[in-house]
Amino acid sequence: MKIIIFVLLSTLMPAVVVADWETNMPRGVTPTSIAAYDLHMLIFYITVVIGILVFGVMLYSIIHHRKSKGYQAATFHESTKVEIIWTVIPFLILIGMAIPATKTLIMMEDTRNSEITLKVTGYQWMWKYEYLEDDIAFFSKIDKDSNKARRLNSSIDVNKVEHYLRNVDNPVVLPTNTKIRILLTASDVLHAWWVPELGGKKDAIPGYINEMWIDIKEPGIYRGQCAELCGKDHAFMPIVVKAVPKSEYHKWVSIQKDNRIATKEN
Ligand SMILES: [Cu+2]
Repeated sequence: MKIIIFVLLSTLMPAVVVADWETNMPRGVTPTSIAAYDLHMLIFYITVVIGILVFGVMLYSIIHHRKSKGYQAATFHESTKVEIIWTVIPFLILIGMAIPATKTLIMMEDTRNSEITLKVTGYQWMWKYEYLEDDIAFFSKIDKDSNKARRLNSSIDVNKVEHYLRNVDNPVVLPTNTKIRILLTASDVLHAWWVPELGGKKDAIPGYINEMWIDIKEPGIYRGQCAELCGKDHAFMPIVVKAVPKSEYHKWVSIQKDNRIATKEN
């Protein structure tokens, strides 16, 4: 049956749509995103088992013990035994779920022993990144092509714009295999910094500093966006993280520092 539905759907939809048909959250490339994904799957499977058991018993009873077959309904009421069972079993299930969930949350909040601190500030409608140890700071805005195409009556086909609305002028460059502490705040209204593959989604709140950490295990480009409705251009402040090996990152840092000295001298 499932196969028939899939074949039917795939003939109706263009091939691209089927290829992009991702129903689950990404597993991501950081210890926190992987832990969140694994926890999510564990809880999902527990609920699947509970669902199958509960609906299985229900369906079996409805079909095999129906009135038309001559079955009489049970007459017990206020059974202490049954009440204890249906209290204790869910209680144990919840405790069993709470233990791995608490462990994961504690791990996600532990920003100790980080090597780099990146301060992220949300603005209407862009991000500012500050590398606190290296004294590097810059703004990151939506890229020119997306910005032009998004205008009303721009007559530009957005399907032809590469990474439409998901590209920026200055990506955040970060090293792989490094524990990075991220401090989040905002200068005007609430924003939220969210890159799904790096895990976590934290609010950037004016006058308040939120904390999270990442440790990117695979080099690559990771895209995200503001995840807190922050005004008319909320949809137009994407995030791009470029994760590179440590040696390449140090080169990038020294180039930024040289540029800074050069601009100061001029
Ligand atoms: Cu925002």
